[in-house]
Order: sequence, then structure tokens, then C-alpha cells
Amino acid sequence: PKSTILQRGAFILLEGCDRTGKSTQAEKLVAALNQRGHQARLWKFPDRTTGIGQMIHGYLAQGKDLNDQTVHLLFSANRWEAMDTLKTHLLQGTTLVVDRYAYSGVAFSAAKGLDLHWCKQPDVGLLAPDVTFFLDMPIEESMKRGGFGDERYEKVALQTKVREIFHALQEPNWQLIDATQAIAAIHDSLVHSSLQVIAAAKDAPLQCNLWA
Ligand code: Z5A
Ligand code: MG
Repeated sequence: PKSTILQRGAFILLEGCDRTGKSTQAEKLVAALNQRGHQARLWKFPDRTTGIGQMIHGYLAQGKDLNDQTVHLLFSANRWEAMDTLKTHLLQGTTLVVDRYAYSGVAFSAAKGLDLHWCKQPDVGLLAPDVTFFLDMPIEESMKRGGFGDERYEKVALQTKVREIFHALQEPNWQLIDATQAIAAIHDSLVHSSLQVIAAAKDAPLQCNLWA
């Protein structure tokens, strides 16, 4: 008889510097997975819809001043407040395509000068992704794309440091993606890899051990 044990969804993360196409790809990936009969949904960090998310939005987009440590902890709290919901989705068999996560949190705060080890601590023990697609390209190239320059962190020197820190944070389950490729080419390779990750994750336990 067929097993009645529910198979969990996969935690698929897209990370990278600004304008590397994370949101474009995340949306397309969710649609492609759903089309293939996998239940998938998009989750974006920061989640600007919560109270904490609104404080983050005020800082990023409206020039509200907060010190670097406070902002860092707000981004982390914005992930922790989502954990129960994310776990429920995964355990119900929904694959989550997540647009930015703790790696962005550490990369931006450490680029501003906070200690790297300190930066990682508040996120220790979060759900760990099954795969991280790291969309990477030279900052000079991404700057040519639409929208760059609208928010607080969109400056070349800072973005260059952020990119270096992302590279230093790479883990064995990261897949480096050349983000200068055409949207369709990147999409095809993300779908291909994601189907493999979904198949491998479905019988594996949830990992609540980020950086632990
Ligand atoms: N932040 C933080 O400090 N700490 C944290 O813990 C977290 C985040 C989670 C807001 O994030 C800021 O928060 C961000 C990091 C910091 N810093 N900044 N600035 P956000 O995720 O809300 O940022 P965003 O506004 O969504 O932009 P983005 O993520 O930088 O862009 P993207 O999602 O990578 O790219 P996109 O929107 O898909 O594409 C950008 C443009 O390029 C668009 O016109 C596309 O049509 C075009 N595009 C996309 N792909 C291609 C290809 N392949 N070729 C050509 N053109 C393309
Ligand atoms: Mg985005």
C-alpha cells in the first residue's frame, strides 16, 4: 500500500546582492513548480506586512533612523516571527521559495561594520534551507538594472562589501548562479535543480539548525 506519511516540502532560498534577479526568479519558480503539480509558495524577507516589517520599511525606504544593531535584530525578529508558519507550510507538504534570508541579514550588517560573529548569533537555530541559489554578478553590471539607487543600501561601496561577505558565507548546499545570464536560462536551471531538491527533501527531517 502507498505510504500515508506526509512528505514535507522543500525550503528553497534565493540569495544575492541587489538587482541580481532574486524576486523575478522566485516568482517564476513558484509558478513553474505549481504548474508541475508541486504545491509551492513564495515568502519574502523582509516581510514588510508585519509590525516589525513596517519598522524595517520605515528604516529602508523612509529614512527613519535606527542604530545598526537595532536594525539587525529587527530583521532577525522578522524571520523568527515567521518560523511557526513556515514550519507548518513545509510539514503540510508545501515547498517554500524564499526571497532573501539570514545570509542577507549578516551580509548587510557586517558590511556596515558590525562584527560577523555577533551578526550570526540572533539567527542561530532558524530553519535551514535545503538549497541556496546564490545569484551572483559584478556590482557594476547589476547597477545598470532598473530601480537601483532607491533605498538606503543601494550604494556601490556597500554592495561590493556585501558581495564579499556573501561569498564568505557560502555553504556546501549553495549553488552559485551566474546572474548575468538571460532570465529564461536562469529560470530553467533553477527549476531543474529545485525538482531534485524537492525529491531529496521530501523524506528528510526539517532542519532547525541554521548556523548551529
Ligand atoms: N536586508 C537586510 O539588510 N537584512 C536582512 O536580513 C534582509 C534584507 C532580509 C531590501 O530587500 C533590503 O533589505 C536589501 C537587503 C536588506 N538591501 N537593499 N537595498 P528587498 O529584498 O526588499 O530588495 P528589493 O527591493 O526586492 O530588490 P532586490 O532584492 O535588490 O532585487 P532582486 O529581487 O534581486 O531583483 P529583481 O527585482 O528581480 O530584478 C531587478 C531588475 O533587474 C528588474 O528590472 C528586472 O526586470 C531586471 N532583471 C532581473 N533578472 C534579469 C536578468 N537575468 N537579466 C536582465 N535583467 C534582469
Ligand atoms: Mg527582490
